[in-house]
Amino acid sequence: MKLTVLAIALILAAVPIAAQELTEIMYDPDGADAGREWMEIQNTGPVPVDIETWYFYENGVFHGITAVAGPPTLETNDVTVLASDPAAFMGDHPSYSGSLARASFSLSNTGEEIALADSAKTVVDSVLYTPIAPSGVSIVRIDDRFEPGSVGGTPGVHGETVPAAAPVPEFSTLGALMVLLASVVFVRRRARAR
Ligand SMILES: [Ca+2]
Repeated sequence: MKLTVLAIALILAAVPIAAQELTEIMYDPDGADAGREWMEIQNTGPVPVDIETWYFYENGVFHGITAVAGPPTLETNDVTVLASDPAAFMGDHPSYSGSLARASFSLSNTGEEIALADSAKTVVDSVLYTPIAPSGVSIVRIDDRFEPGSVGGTPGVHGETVPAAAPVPEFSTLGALMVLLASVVFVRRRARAR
């Protein structure tokens, strides 16, 4: 019995897990939204994924995905853009030359839950986004959360990191500033005393 469990565990561990992540969402493009919303998807798993076998899930419906530009297979770390109207997307991003795919969707401007599902319609990445970005600004995945992105977004380019914290002045810089401030105060007081 124990050996059987061990054997199953070993087999499961040996099967690479296919995974895709939503990495950027433009739910509220500047101006009219119809057909101009898009999402960015990255294959974060160790094996290639044929996106045409996967689904975009919204509002209780699994929508099929069709490759429009570039191969339907995403290798590890490859990124594609999923648009409801690829021609409208290209109108907004004429210099885009990456992978592009199509699925039916209409993203809420007030937030909703959306997901990616594999060929067995098992949800592999679900995002409950909230309207944290103003109109025209995308939201991007940073680690395991979403943050406001940039105006127009960065379709096809992923790798945003945690915004760098403001640099803390080194003691020598801070010390020099305090000495300068103290001497200004001292000089002004002396000037008043005269
Ligand atoms: Ca991006």
